[in-house]
Amino acid sequence: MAGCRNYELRRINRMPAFAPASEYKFKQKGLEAIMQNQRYKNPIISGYHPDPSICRVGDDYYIVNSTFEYFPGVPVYHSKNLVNWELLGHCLTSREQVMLDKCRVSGGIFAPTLRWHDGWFFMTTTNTSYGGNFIVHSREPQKGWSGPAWVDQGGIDPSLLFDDDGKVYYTTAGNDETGRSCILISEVDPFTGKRLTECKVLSYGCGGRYPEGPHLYKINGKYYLMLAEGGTEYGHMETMQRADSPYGPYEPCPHNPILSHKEDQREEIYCTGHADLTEDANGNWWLVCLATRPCGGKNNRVLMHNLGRETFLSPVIWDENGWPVVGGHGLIDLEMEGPLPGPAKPVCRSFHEDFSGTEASLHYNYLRNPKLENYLWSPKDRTLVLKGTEVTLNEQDTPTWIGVRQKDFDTVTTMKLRPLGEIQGMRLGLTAYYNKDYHYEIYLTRELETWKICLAKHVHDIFVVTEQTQVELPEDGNLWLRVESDREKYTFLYSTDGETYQKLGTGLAVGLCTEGTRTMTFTGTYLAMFAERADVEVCGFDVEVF
Ligand code: 6LW
Repeated sequence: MAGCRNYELRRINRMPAFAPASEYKFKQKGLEAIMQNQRYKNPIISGYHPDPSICRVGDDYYIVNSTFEYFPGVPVYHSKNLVNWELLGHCLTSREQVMLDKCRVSGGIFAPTLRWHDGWFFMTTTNTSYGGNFIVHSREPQKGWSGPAWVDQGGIDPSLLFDDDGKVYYTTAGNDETGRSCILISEVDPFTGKRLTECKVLSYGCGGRYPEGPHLYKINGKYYLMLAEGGTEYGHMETMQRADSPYGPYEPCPHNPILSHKEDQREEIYCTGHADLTEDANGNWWLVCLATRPCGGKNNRVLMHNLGRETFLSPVIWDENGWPVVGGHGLIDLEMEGPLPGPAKPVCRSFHEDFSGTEASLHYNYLRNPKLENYLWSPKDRTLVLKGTEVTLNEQDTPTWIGVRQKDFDTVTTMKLRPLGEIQGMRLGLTAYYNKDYHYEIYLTRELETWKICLAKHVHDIFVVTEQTQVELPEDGNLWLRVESDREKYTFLYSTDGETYQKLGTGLAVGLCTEGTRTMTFTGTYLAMFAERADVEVCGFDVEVF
Protein backbone atom coordinates (compact mmCIF):
# COMPACT_ATOMS: atom_id res chain seq x y z
CA MET A 1 0.00 0.00 0.00
CA ALA A 2 1.29 3.47 -0.74
CA GLY A 3 2.60 5.18 2.33
CA CYS A 4 0.41 7.84 3.92
CA ARG A 5 0.95 10.96 1.94
CA ASN A 6 2.14 13.94 3.89
CA TYR A 7 -1.03 15.85 3.00
CA GLU A 8 -2.48 18.65 5.06
CA LEU A 9 -6.14 17.63 5.24
CA ARG A 10 -8.58 20.38 6.22
CA ARG A 11 -11.28 18.90 8.44
CA ILE A 12 -13.76 21.81 8.16
CA ASN A 13 -17.51 21.17 7.84
CA ARG A 14 -16.79 18.14 5.69
CA MET A 15 -16.44 20.54 2.77
CA PRO A 16 -14.28 19.23 -0.03
CA ALA A 17 -10.75 19.23 1.19
CA PHE A 18 -8.22 18.27 -1.39
CA ALA A 19 -4.55 18.34 -0.87
CA PRO A 20 -3.19 21.54 -2.38
CA ALA A 21 -2.01 21.23 -5.96
CA SER A 22 1.38 20.43 -4.70
CA GLU A 23 4.37 18.71 -6.09
CA TYR A 24 5.39 15.62 -4.26
CA LYS A 25 8.03 13.02 -4.79
CA PHE A 26 7.37 9.37 -5.02
CA LYS A 27 9.48 6.37 -5.82
CA GLN A 28 8.57 4.85 -9.15
CA LYS A 29 10.50 1.71 -9.97
CA GLY A 30 13.57 3.09 -8.17
CA LEU A 31 13.48 6.29 -10.12
CA GLU A 32 12.83 9.62 -8.46
CA ALA A 33 9.99 11.25 -10.26
CA ILE A 34 8.02 14.39 -9.75
CA MET A 35 4.27 14.09 -10.33
CA GLN A 36 2.32 17.30 -10.50
CA ASN A 37 -1.30 16.97 -9.49
CA GLN A 38 -3.60 17.33 -12.49
CA ARG A 39 -7.14 18.65 -12.52
CA TYR A 40 -9.77 16.53 -14.25
CA LYS A 41 -13.53 16.57 -14.77
CA ASN A 42 -16.16 14.12 -13.56
CA PRO A 43 -17.88 12.00 -14.70
CA ILE A 44 -14.94 10.26 -16.36
CA ILE A 45 -17.34 8.00 -18.29
CA SER A 46 -20.53 9.97 -18.80
CA GLY A 47 -24.04 8.88 -19.64
CA TYR A 48 -25.56 5.63 -18.49
CA HIS A 49 -22.49 3.78 -17.08
CA PRO A 50 -23.51 2.46 -13.65
CA ASP A 51 -21.84 0.13 -11.17
CA PRO A 52 -18.24 0.67 -12.39
CA SER A 53 -15.53 -1.87 -11.55
CA ILE A 54 -11.85 -1.12 -12.23
CA CYS A 55 -8.65 -3.13 -12.42
CA ARG A 56 -5.05 -2.42 -13.39
CA VAL A 57 -2.53 -4.47 -15.38
CA GLY A 58 0.87 -2.76 -15.30
CA ASP A 59 0.14 0.79 -16.41
CA ASP A 60 -3.11 -0.10 -18.19
CA TYR A 61 -6.46 0.49 -16.51
CA TYR A 62 -9.81 -1.14 -17.35
CA ILE A 63 -13.41 -0.34 -16.31
CA VAL A 64 -16.61 -2.33 -16.87
CA ASN A 65 -20.23 -1.28 -16.28
CA SER A 66 -23.66 -2.92 -15.96
CA THR A 67 -25.92 -3.00 -19.01
CA PHE A 68 -29.32 -4.53 -18.02
CA GLU A 69 -31.52 -5.17 -21.09
CA TYR A 70 -29.03 -3.74 -23.58
CA PHE A 71 -26.83 -5.73 -25.93
CA PRO A 72 -23.91 -6.28 -26.17
CA GLY A 73 -23.38 -6.63 -22.44
CA VAL A 74 -20.74 -5.15 -20.11
CA PRO A 75 -18.54 -2.64 -21.99
CA VAL A 76 -14.79 -2.75 -21.33
CA TYR A 77 -13.09 0.66 -21.30
CA HIS A 78 -9.31 1.18 -21.30
CA SER A 79 -7.18 4.09 -20.11
CA LYS A 80 -3.55 4.96 -19.36
CA ASN A 81 -4.38 8.02 -17.24
CA LEU A 82 -7.79 7.27 -15.56
CA VAL A 83 -9.41 10.22 -17.35
CA ASN A 84 -9.41 9.39 -21.07
CA TRP A 85 -11.29 6.12 -21.64
CA GLU A 86 -11.47 4.19 -24.91
CA LEU A 87 -14.20 1.59 -25.48
CA LEU A 88 -12.32 -1.64 -26.27
CA GLY A 89 -15.35 -3.87 -26.71
CA HIS A 90 -17.77 -5.86 -24.58
CA CYS A 91 -17.48 -8.96 -22.41
CA LEU A 92 -20.85 -10.40 -23.48
CA THR A 93 -21.30 -10.46 -27.26
CA SER A 94 -23.24 -13.67 -27.83
CA ARG A 95 -26.59 -15.14 -26.90
CA GLU A 96 -24.83 -17.94 -25.06
CA GLN A 97 -23.11 -15.43 -22.81
CA VAL A 98 -26.10 -13.13 -22.36
CA MET A 99 -29.69 -14.22 -22.97
CA LEU A 100 -32.02 -11.22 -22.79
CA ASP A 101 -35.09 -12.40 -24.73
CA LYS A 102 -38.10 -10.29 -23.71
CA CYS A 103 -36.48 -9.53 -20.35
CA ARG A 104 -38.13 -6.85 -18.21
CA VAL A 105 -36.97 -3.25 -18.35
CA SER A 106 -33.85 -2.97 -16.17
CA GLY A 107 -33.65 -6.75 -16.03
CA GLY A 108 -30.76 -8.65 -17.56
CA ILE A 109 -27.21 -7.75 -16.57
CA PHE A 110 -26.66 -6.14 -13.18
CA ALA A 111 -23.38 -5.02 -11.59
CA PRO A 112 -20.13 -6.58 -12.87
CA THR A 113 -16.68 -6.95 -11.34
CA LEU A 114 -13.46 -7.06 -13.38
CA ARG A 115 -10.28 -8.55 -11.98
CA TRP A 116 -6.92 -9.65 -13.48
CA HIS A 117 -4.85 -12.53 -12.15
CA ASP A 118 -1.89 -14.43 -13.50
CA GLY A 119 -2.40 -13.42 -17.12
CA TRP A 120 -6.19 -13.78 -17.16
CA PHE A 121 -9.00 -11.25 -16.98
CA PHE A 122 -12.10 -12.40 -15.11
CA MET A 123 -15.48 -10.65 -15.26
CA THR A 124 -18.33 -11.79 -13.07
CA THR A 125 -21.87 -10.47 -13.12
CA THR A 126 -25.51 -11.48 -12.75
CA ASN A 127 -28.07 -12.15 -15.45
CA THR A 128 -31.12 -11.40 -13.32
CA SER A 129 -33.42 -12.61 -16.11
CA TYR A 130 -31.70 -15.83 -17.08
CA GLY A 131 -29.42 -17.93 -14.89
CA GLY A 132 -28.01 -15.71 -12.16
CA ASN A 133 -24.31 -15.34 -11.33
CA PHE A 134 -21.55 -16.32 -13.75
CA ILE A 135 -17.90 -15.69 -14.62
CA VAL A 136 -16.28 -15.22 -18.04
CA HIS A 137 -12.55 -15.05 -18.66
CA SER A 138 -10.22 -13.76 -21.35
CA ARG A 139 -6.53 -13.19 -21.99
CA GLU A 140 -7.25 -10.05 -24.06
CA PRO A 141 -10.49 -8.21 -23.26
CA GLN A 142 -10.95 -6.89 -26.78
CA LYS A 143 -10.56 -10.33 -28.37
CA GLY A 144 -13.52 -12.13 -26.94
CA TRP A 145 -14.45 -13.83 -23.70
CA SER A 146 -15.27 -17.40 -22.66
CA GLY A 147 -18.71 -18.84 -22.29
CA PRO A 148 -20.42 -18.33 -18.93
CA ALA A 149 -19.17 -20.40 -15.98
CA TRP A 150 -22.27 -20.39 -13.75
CA VAL A 151 -21.74 -20.04 -10.00
CA ASP A 152 -24.09 -21.76 -7.59
CA GLN A 153 -24.39 -18.78 -5.26
CA GLY A 154 -27.36 -16.47 -4.97
CA GLY A 155 -27.55 -12.72 -4.82
CA ILE A 156 -26.29 -9.94 -7.10
CA ASP A 157 -23.15 -7.79 -7.39
CA PRO A 158 -20.67 -10.67 -7.47
CA SER A 159 -16.99 -9.92 -6.86
CA LEU A 160 -13.72 -11.85 -6.79
CA LEU A 161 -10.60 -11.70 -4.62
CA PHE A 162 -7.55 -13.72 -5.70
CA ASP A 163 -5.67 -14.31 -2.44
CA ASP A 164 -1.93 -14.84 -2.09
CA ASP A 165 -2.46 -18.49 -1.09
CA GLY A 166 -4.27 -19.31 -4.35
CA LYS A 167 -7.75 -19.22 -2.87
CA VAL A 168 -10.36 -17.26 -4.82
CA TYR A 169 -13.14 -15.66 -2.76
CA TYR A 170 -16.55 -14.97 -4.33
CA THR A 171 -18.79 -12.43 -2.62
CA THR A 172 -22.36 -11.42 -3.50
CA ALA A 173 -25.13 -9.25 -2.08
CA GLY A 174 -27.77 -11.75 -1.04
CA ASN A 175 -29.97 -12.82 1.86
CA ASP A 176 -29.50 -15.05 4.87
CA GLU A 177 -31.88 -17.88 5.68
CA THR A 178 -34.28 -15.42 7.33
CA GLY A 179 -34.33 -13.25 4.20
CA ARG A 180 -32.22 -10.51 5.78
CA SER A 181 -29.94 -8.63 3.34
CA CYS A 182 -26.33 -9.59 3.76
CA ILE A 183 -23.04 -10.23 1.99
CA LEU A 184 -22.34 -13.88 1.16
CA ILE A 185 -18.93 -15.48 0.64
CA SER A 186 -17.57 -18.74 -0.72
CA GLU A 187 -14.43 -19.98 -2.45
CA VAL A 188 -14.68 -20.78 -6.18
CA ASP A 189 -12.76 -22.03 -9.17
CA PRO A 190 -12.81 -18.88 -11.33
CA PHE A 191 -12.55 -20.83 -14.60
CA THR A 192 -15.31 -23.35 -14.00
CA GLY A 193 -17.42 -21.35 -11.54
CA LYS A 194 -17.49 -24.39 -9.25
CA ARG A 195 -18.15 -23.42 -5.65
CA LEU A 196 -15.47 -25.09 -3.47
CA THR A 197 -16.88 -24.23 -0.05
CA GLU A 198 -20.23 -23.68 1.54
CA CYS A 199 -21.71 -20.22 1.12
CA LYS A 200 -21.49 -18.23 4.36
CA VAL A 201 -22.81 -14.90 5.64
CA LEU A 202 -19.84 -12.54 5.64
CA SER A 203 -21.40 -9.26 6.74
CA TYR A 204 -24.67 -7.47 7.38
CA GLY A 205 -22.99 -4.17 6.50
CA CYS A 206 -22.21 -1.19 8.69
CA GLY A 207 -25.74 -0.11 9.50
CA GLY A 208 -27.08 1.05 6.14
CA ARG A 209 -29.93 -0.81 4.52
CA TYR A 210 -29.33 -3.05 1.50
CA PRO A 211 -25.62 -3.89 1.90
CA GLU A 212 -24.48 -4.62 -1.69
CA GLY A 213 -21.73 -4.01 -4.23
CA PRO A 214 -19.18 -5.93 -2.12
CA HIS A 215 -15.49 -5.86 -3.00
CA LEU A 216 -12.90 -7.72 -0.89
CA TYR A 217 -9.29 -6.50 -1.11
CA LYS A 218 -6.02 -7.77 0.44
CA ILE A 219 -4.07 -4.61 1.29
CA ASN A 220 -0.96 -4.54 3.38
CA GLY A 221 -1.74 -8.00 4.80
CA LYS A 222 -5.28 -7.13 5.88
CA TYR A 223 -8.62 -7.93 4.27
CA TYR A 224 -10.69 -4.84 3.45
CA LEU A 225 -14.41 -5.25 2.69
CA MET A 226 -15.95 -2.28 0.89
CA LEU A 227 -19.73 -2.16 0.52
CA ALA A 228 -22.42 0.02 -0.99
CA GLU A 229 -25.20 0.64 1.52
CA GLY A 230 -28.39 2.67 1.66
CA GLY A 231 -29.66 1.69 -1.78
CA THR A 232 -28.53 3.16 -5.08
CA GLU A 233 -30.73 6.25 -4.72
CA TYR A 234 -30.24 9.40 -2.63
CA GLY A 235 -29.26 7.56 0.55
CA HIS A 236 -26.41 5.76 -1.21
CA MET A 237 -23.06 5.46 0.55
CA GLU A 238 -19.87 3.43 0.60
CA THR A 239 -18.56 1.79 3.77
CA MET A 240 -15.29 0.06 4.65
CA GLN A 241 -14.42 -2.69 7.11
CA ARG A 242 -11.25 -4.71 7.67
CA ALA A 243 -10.10 -7.97 9.25
CA ASP A 244 -7.08 -10.25 9.59
CA SER A 245 -8.99 -13.10 7.94
CA PRO A 246 -11.26 -13.01 4.90
CA TYR A 247 -14.02 -14.46 7.06
CA GLY A 248 -13.63 -11.75 9.71
CA PRO A 249 -14.31 -10.60 12.33
CA TYR A 250 -14.43 -7.22 10.67
CA GLU A 251 -14.00 -3.82 12.30
CA PRO A 252 -15.72 -0.83 10.64
CA CYS A 253 -13.82 2.22 9.50
CA PRO A 254 -14.21 4.91 12.17
CA HIS A 255 -15.14 7.51 9.59
CA ASN A 256 -17.75 5.46 7.73
CA PRO A 257 -19.31 6.18 5.30
CA ILE A 258 -16.04 6.73 3.44
CA LEU A 259 -18.11 8.19 0.56
CA SER A 260 -21.61 9.64 0.53
CA HIS A 261 -23.44 12.64 -0.83
CA LYS A 262 -26.61 11.98 1.14
CA GLU A 263 -25.88 15.00 3.37
CA ASP A 264 -24.14 17.07 0.71
CA GLN A 265 -25.78 20.42 0.13
CA ARG A 266 -23.90 21.50 -2.96
CA GLU A 267 -26.65 20.08 -5.18
CA GLU A 268 -24.48 18.88 -8.02
CA ILE A 269 -23.71 15.19 -7.51
CA TYR A 270 -25.98 12.68 -5.82
CA CYS A 271 -26.31 8.93 -5.13
CA THR A 272 -22.53 8.35 -4.89
CA GLY A 273 -21.80 4.70 -4.16
CA HIS A 274 -21.22 1.26 -5.69
CA ALA A 275 -17.48 1.92 -5.78
CA ASP A 276 -14.29 0.00 -6.58
CA LEU A 277 -10.68 0.72 -5.62
CA THR A 278 -7.38 0.43 -7.48
CA GLU A 279 -3.77 1.28 -6.78
CA ASP A 280 -2.12 2.92 -9.77
CA ALA A 281 1.28 2.14 -11.22
CA ASN A 282 2.80 4.89 -9.07
CA GLY A 283 1.41 3.59 -5.80
CA ASN A 284 -1.39 6.15 -5.62
CA TRP A 285 -4.92 4.98 -4.91
CA TRP A 286 -8.12 5.79 -6.73
CA LEU A 287 -11.83 5.05 -6.38
CA VAL A 288 -14.43 4.83 -9.13
CA CYS A 289 -18.10 4.99 -8.24
CA LEU A 290 -21.51 5.67 -9.70
CA ALA A 291 -23.24 8.99 -9.15
CA THR A 292 -26.03 11.03 -10.70
CA ARG A 293 -26.34 14.59 -12.02
CA PRO A 294 -29.97 15.77 -11.77
CA CYS A 295 -31.18 17.41 -14.97
CA GLY A 296 -32.59 20.23 -12.86
CA GLY A 297 -29.07 21.36 -11.97
CA LYS A 298 -28.15 23.46 -8.92
CA ASN A 299 -30.72 25.28 -6.77
CA ASN A 300 -33.40 23.01 -8.12
CA ARG A 301 -34.64 20.50 -5.59
CA VAL A 302 -36.30 18.46 -8.30
CA LEU A 303 -33.99 15.49 -7.97
CA MET A 304 -34.49 13.62 -11.22
CA HIS A 305 -31.85 12.33 -13.60
CA ASN A 306 -32.31 11.27 -17.24
CA LEU A 307 -28.67 10.48 -18.15
CA GLY A 308 -28.49 7.42 -15.91
CA ARG A 309 -25.94 6.74 -13.19
CA GLU A 310 -22.48 7.73 -14.48
CA THR A 311 -18.91 6.73 -13.60
CA PHE A 312 -16.92 9.14 -11.40
CA LEU A 313 -13.28 9.11 -10.21
CA SER A 314 -11.75 10.25 -6.93
CA PRO A 315 -8.26 10.16 -5.47
CA VAL A 316 -7.92 8.15 -2.26
CA ILE A 317 -5.29 8.49 0.43
CA TRP A 318 -4.75 6.26 3.46
CA ASP A 319 -4.78 7.90 6.88
CA GLU A 320 -2.34 7.22 9.69
CA ASN A 321 -4.51 4.32 10.89
CA GLY A 322 -4.63 2.62 7.50
CA TRP A 323 -8.16 3.68 6.57
CA PRO A 324 -9.00 5.19 3.17
CA VAL A 325 -10.00 8.83 2.81
CA VAL A 326 -11.94 9.46 -0.42
CA GLY A 327 -11.76 12.87 -2.08
CA GLY A 328 -12.66 15.59 0.38
CA HIS A 329 -13.63 13.47 3.38
CA GLY A 330 -16.10 11.37 1.41
CA LEU A 331 -17.23 14.09 -0.96
CA ILE A 332 -16.35 14.21 -4.66
CA ASP A 333 -16.65 16.97 -7.21
CA LEU A 334 -17.36 17.65 -10.85
CA GLU A 335 -13.79 18.93 -11.03
CA MET A 336 -11.07 17.37 -8.91
CA GLU A 337 -7.31 17.05 -8.84
CA GLY A 338 -4.98 14.22 -8.13
CA PRO A 339 -1.73 12.53 -9.18
CA LEU A 340 -3.09 10.99 -12.39
CA PRO A 341 -0.82 8.21 -13.68
CA GLY A 342 -0.49 9.89 -17.04
CA PRO A 343 -1.09 13.21 -18.80
CA ALA A 344 -4.82 13.81 -19.31
CA LYS A 345 -6.16 15.01 -22.68
CA PRO A 346 -9.42 16.82 -23.44
CA VAL A 347 -12.40 14.44 -23.60
CA CYS A 348 -14.68 14.39 -26.66
CA ARG A 349 -18.02 12.64 -26.29
CA SER A 350 -19.57 13.30 -29.71
CA PHE A 351 -20.33 10.40 -32.06
CA HIS A 352 -20.08 10.48 -35.86
CA GLU A 353 -21.18 7.57 -38.04
CA ASP A 354 -19.49 7.46 -41.45
CA PHE A 355 -21.07 4.15 -42.53
CA SER A 356 -17.69 2.86 -43.68
CA GLY A 357 -17.88 -0.35 -41.67
CA THR A 358 -19.47 -3.70 -42.38
CA GLU A 359 -20.84 -3.86 -38.84
CA ALA A 360 -21.96 -1.56 -36.08
CA SER A 361 -19.51 0.60 -34.14
CA LEU A 362 -18.78 -0.60 -30.61
CA HIS A 363 -20.64 2.43 -29.28
CA TYR A 364 -24.04 1.21 -30.54
CA ASN A 365 -26.35 -0.83 -28.36
CA TYR A 366 -29.45 -2.84 -29.24
CA LEU A 367 -32.51 -3.65 -27.15
CA ARG A 368 -32.07 -7.22 -25.92
CA ASN A 369 -30.59 -9.82 -28.33
CA PRO A 370 -30.82 -8.20 -31.80
CA LYS A 371 -31.85 -9.83 -35.07
CA LEU A 372 -28.76 -8.65 -36.95
CA GLU A 373 -30.35 -9.46 -40.30
CA ASN A 374 -32.44 -6.32 -39.76
CA TYR A 375 -29.34 -4.10 -39.77
CA LEU A 376 -27.67 -4.07 -43.20
CA TRP A 377 -24.41 -2.06 -43.37
CA SER A 378 -23.17 -1.11 -46.85
CA PRO A 379 -19.71 0.50 -46.86
CA LYS A 380 -19.92 0.72 -50.66
CA ASP A 381 -23.07 2.85 -50.49
CA ARG A 382 -22.15 4.39 -47.10
CA THR A 383 -25.57 3.46 -45.77
CA LEU A 384 -27.31 1.41 -43.12
CA VAL A 385 -30.65 -0.14 -43.97
CA LEU A 386 -32.91 -0.76 -40.99
CA LYS A 387 -35.53 -3.41 -41.72
CA GLY A 388 -38.64 -2.61 -39.69
CA THR A 389 -40.79 -5.33 -38.16
CA GLU A 390 -44.15 -5.40 -36.41
CA VAL A 391 -42.35 -4.97 -33.06
CA THR A 392 -42.74 -1.40 -31.79
CA LEU A 393 -40.76 0.70 -29.31
CA ASN A 394 -43.56 0.18 -26.79
CA GLU A 395 -42.95 -3.52 -26.40
CA GLN A 396 -40.83 -5.62 -24.03
CA ASP A 397 -39.16 -7.15 -27.03
CA THR A 398 -36.55 -6.40 -29.68
CA PRO A 399 -37.71 -3.73 -32.12
CA THR A 400 -35.39 -2.63 -34.93
CA TRP A 401 -33.63 -0.04 -32.78
CA ILE A 402 -29.95 0.96 -32.62
CA GLY A 403 -28.63 3.74 -30.42
CA VAL A 404 -25.90 5.36 -28.38
CA ARG A 405 -26.04 6.58 -24.80
CA GLN A 406 -26.89 10.24 -24.29
CA LYS A 407 -23.59 11.38 -22.80
CA ASP A 408 -24.47 14.82 -21.51
CA PHE A 409 -27.36 17.25 -21.19
CA ASP A 410 -26.61 19.41 -24.26
CA THR A 411 -26.65 17.39 -27.47
CA VAL A 412 -27.75 17.65 -31.12
CA THR A 413 -28.56 14.37 -32.88
CA THR A 414 -29.18 14.39 -36.64
CA MET A 415 -30.36 11.46 -38.77
CA LYS A 416 -30.57 11.53 -42.58
CA LEU A 417 -32.96 8.92 -43.95
CA ARG A 418 -34.84 7.76 -47.03
CA PRO A 419 -37.96 5.56 -46.75
CA LEU A 420 -37.77 2.30 -48.72
CA GLY A 421 -41.46 1.56 -48.53
CA GLU A 422 -44.89 3.15 -48.21
CA ILE A 423 -46.74 1.07 -45.62
CA GLN A 424 -49.67 2.44 -43.68
CA GLY A 425 -48.74 3.03 -40.07
CA MET A 426 -45.02 2.61 -40.68
CA ARG A 427 -42.72 4.58 -38.35
CA LEU A 428 -39.14 5.48 -39.33
CA GLY A 429 -37.30 7.84 -37.02
CA LEU A 430 -35.22 9.10 -34.15
CA THR A 431 -36.01 8.52 -30.49
CA ALA A 432 -34.90 9.81 -27.11
CA TYR A 433 -35.45 6.51 -25.36
CA TYR A 434 -35.28 5.60 -21.65
CA ASN A 435 -37.25 2.37 -21.90
CA LYS A 436 -40.36 0.92 -23.57
CA ASP A 437 -42.67 3.04 -21.35
CA TYR A 438 -40.67 6.28 -21.45
CA HIS A 439 -39.60 7.60 -24.85
CA TYR A 440 -40.19 10.45 -27.29
CA GLU A 441 -39.74 10.10 -31.05
CA ILE A 442 -39.95 12.10 -34.24
CA TYR A 443 -40.70 9.91 -37.22
CA LEU A 444 -41.95 9.65 -40.81
CA THR A 445 -45.16 7.77 -41.40
CA ARG A 446 -47.53 7.07 -44.28
CA GLU A 447 -51.18 7.93 -43.83
CA LEU A 448 -53.44 7.15 -46.78
CA GLU A 449 -51.67 8.84 -49.72
CA THR A 450 -49.61 11.32 -47.72
CA TRP A 451 -46.35 11.44 -45.86
CA LYS A 452 -46.55 12.80 -42.33
CA ILE A 453 -43.97 13.69 -39.72
CA CYS A 454 -45.13 13.05 -36.17
CA LEU A 455 -43.92 13.58 -32.63
CA ALA A 456 -45.10 10.85 -30.27
CA LYS A 457 -44.54 10.53 -26.53
CA HIS A 458 -44.83 7.53 -24.25
CA VAL A 459 -44.83 8.33 -20.53
CA HIS A 460 -46.27 5.79 -18.08
CA ASP A 461 -49.44 4.44 -19.69
CA ILE A 462 -49.94 7.41 -22.01
CA PHE A 463 -48.81 6.96 -25.61
CA VAL A 464 -49.91 9.80 -27.85
CA VAL A 465 -49.03 11.69 -31.00
CA THR A 466 -48.73 15.27 -29.81
CA GLU A 467 -47.71 16.96 -33.07
CA GLN A 468 -47.96 16.04 -36.73
CA THR A 469 -47.56 17.72 -40.07
CA GLN A 470 -47.92 16.68 -43.68
CA VAL A 471 -44.66 16.82 -45.65
CA GLU A 472 -43.69 16.67 -49.31
CA LEU A 473 -40.51 14.65 -49.63
CA PRO A 474 -37.98 15.92 -52.19
CA GLU A 475 -37.45 13.91 -55.37
CA ASP A 476 -34.53 11.96 -53.83
CA GLY A 477 -36.78 11.07 -50.91
CA ASN A 478 -34.28 12.31 -48.34
CA LEU A 479 -35.42 13.63 -44.98
CA TRP A 480 -33.45 14.93 -42.01
CA LEU A 481 -34.67 14.45 -38.44
CA ARG A 482 -33.06 16.18 -35.46
CA VAL A 483 -33.29 16.04 -31.67
CA GLU A 484 -31.76 18.86 -29.64
CA SER A 485 -31.46 18.28 -25.89
CA ASP A 486 -30.67 20.43 -22.87
CA ARG A 487 -31.27 20.05 -19.15
CA GLU A 488 -34.94 20.97 -19.49
CA LYS A 489 -36.23 19.45 -22.71
CA TYR A 490 -35.81 17.62 -26.00
CA THR A 491 -36.68 19.63 -29.12
CA PHE A 492 -37.71 17.73 -32.26
CA LEU A 493 -37.10 19.17 -35.74
CA TYR A 494 -37.15 18.07 -39.39
CA SER A 495 -35.76 19.29 -42.71
CA THR A 496 -36.20 18.33 -46.35
CA ASP A 497 -32.90 19.89 -47.42
CA GLY A 498 -30.60 19.35 -44.45
CA GLU A 499 -30.18 23.09 -44.06
CA THR A 500 -33.43 24.64 -42.90
CA TYR A 501 -35.07 22.90 -39.95
CA GLN A 502 -38.67 23.22 -38.81
CA LYS A 503 -39.46 22.66 -35.13
CA LEU A 504 -42.21 20.10 -34.60
CA GLY A 505 -42.39 20.08 -30.82
CA THR A 506 -40.70 19.38 -27.50
CA GLY A 507 -40.69 16.84 -24.68
CA LEU A 508 -39.59 17.47 -21.10
CA ALA A 509 -36.43 15.76 -19.87
CA VAL A 510 -38.16 14.90 -16.60
CA GLY A 511 -40.41 12.55 -18.57
CA LEU A 512 -37.42 10.28 -19.20
CA CYS A 513 -35.96 10.14 -15.69
CA THR A 514 -35.20 7.12 -13.52
CA GLU A 515 -37.06 8.60 -10.54
CA GLY A 516 -40.22 8.94 -12.62
CA THR A 517 -40.58 5.37 -13.81
CA ARG A 518 -43.43 3.32 -12.41
CA THR A 519 -41.13 0.38 -11.64
CA MET A 520 -37.61 0.46 -10.21
CA THR A 521 -35.22 1.10 -13.10
CA PHE A 522 -31.48 1.56 -13.38
CA THR A 523 -30.71 2.74 -16.90
CA GLY A 524 -30.36 6.03 -18.80
CA THR A 525 -31.51 7.75 -21.97
CA TYR A 526 -30.35 6.70 -25.44
CA LEU A 527 -30.44 8.57 -28.74
CA ALA A 528 -31.47 5.92 -31.23
CA MET A 529 -32.66 5.25 -34.78
CA PHE A 530 -35.61 2.91 -35.29
CA ALA A 531 -37.88 1.36 -37.93
CA GLU A 532 -41.31 -0.17 -37.56
CA ARG A 533 -43.21 -2.03 -40.31
CA ALA A 534 -41.12 -0.66 -43.21
CA ASP A 535 -37.45 -0.37 -44.15
CA VAL A 536 -35.38 2.77 -44.11
CA GLU A 537 -32.02 3.69 -45.63
CA VAL A 538 -29.94 5.79 -43.24
CA CYS A 539 -26.99 7.76 -44.60
CA GLY A 540 -26.37 10.14 -41.74
CA PHE A 541 -26.25 9.75 -37.96
CA ASP A 542 -24.35 12.20 -35.78
CA VAL A 543 -24.58 12.95 -32.07
CA GLU A 544 -22.85 16.18 -31.10
CA VAL A 545 -22.24 16.54 -27.36
CA PHE A 546 -21.49 20.02 -26.05
C1 6LW B 1 -26.82 -3.11 -8.57
C2 6LW B 1 -26.97 -2.99 -7.10
C3 6LW B 1 -27.98 -1.92 -6.99
O1 6LW B 1 -26.52 -4.40 -9.00
O2 6LW B 1 -28.55 -1.65 -8.16
O3 6LW B 1 -29.41 -0.58 -5.87
C4 6LW B 1 -28.19 -2.70 -9.03
N1 6LW B 1 -28.30 -1.35 -5.94
O4 6LW B 1 -25.77 -2.65 -6.47
C5 6LW B 1 -28.22 -2.25 -10.43
O5 6LW B 1 -27.37 -1.14 -10.62
